[in-house]
Amino acid sequence: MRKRTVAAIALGSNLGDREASLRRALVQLDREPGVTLLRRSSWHETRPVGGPEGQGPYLNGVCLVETTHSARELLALLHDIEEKAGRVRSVPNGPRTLDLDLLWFGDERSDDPELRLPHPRMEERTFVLAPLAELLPGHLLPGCGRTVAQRLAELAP
Ligand code: PH2
Ligand code: MG
Ligand code: MG
Repeated sequence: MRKRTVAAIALGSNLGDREASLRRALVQLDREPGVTLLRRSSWHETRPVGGPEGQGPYLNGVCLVETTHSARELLALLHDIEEKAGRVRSVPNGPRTLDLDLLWFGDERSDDPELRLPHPRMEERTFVLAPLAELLPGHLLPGCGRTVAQRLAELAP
């Protein structure tokens, strides 16, 4: 039997029917053999960070899955789901129908530029930490030695 791993995924959309894209992504994840959706946060409307001026607000969320896939297999699945949602990669941080980012994959660490684990910028991103705090407020962020809730409180204006 293949090992089961719990992974966290950040979801975002700021183009088209944002909620429909996020919901569809969760259905597609859960439908994949070897991937089970465990929990998801509510959707948070957030201001775009970085990227071109004038893009619309994001809808962001986080989900937890259990999977028998490897981290690479899960990443390939996330890319596949993004592509099916009609994602076009034009400008960096530009508007997108769907963005799925792997936040962590069990306790796996990776410095590969294509797949950095745990995600190196999650502790800077309120749009990731706020939904994550609904699911795992006490989770320790490896990059900064604080829990999700502590880090979120630090970043609050
Ligand atoms: N994703 C980005 C860049 N900026 N801003 C918000 N509010 N939400 C995002 O998901 C987001 C962003 C790069 O992936
Ligand atoms: Mg992203
Ligand atoms: Mg991404």
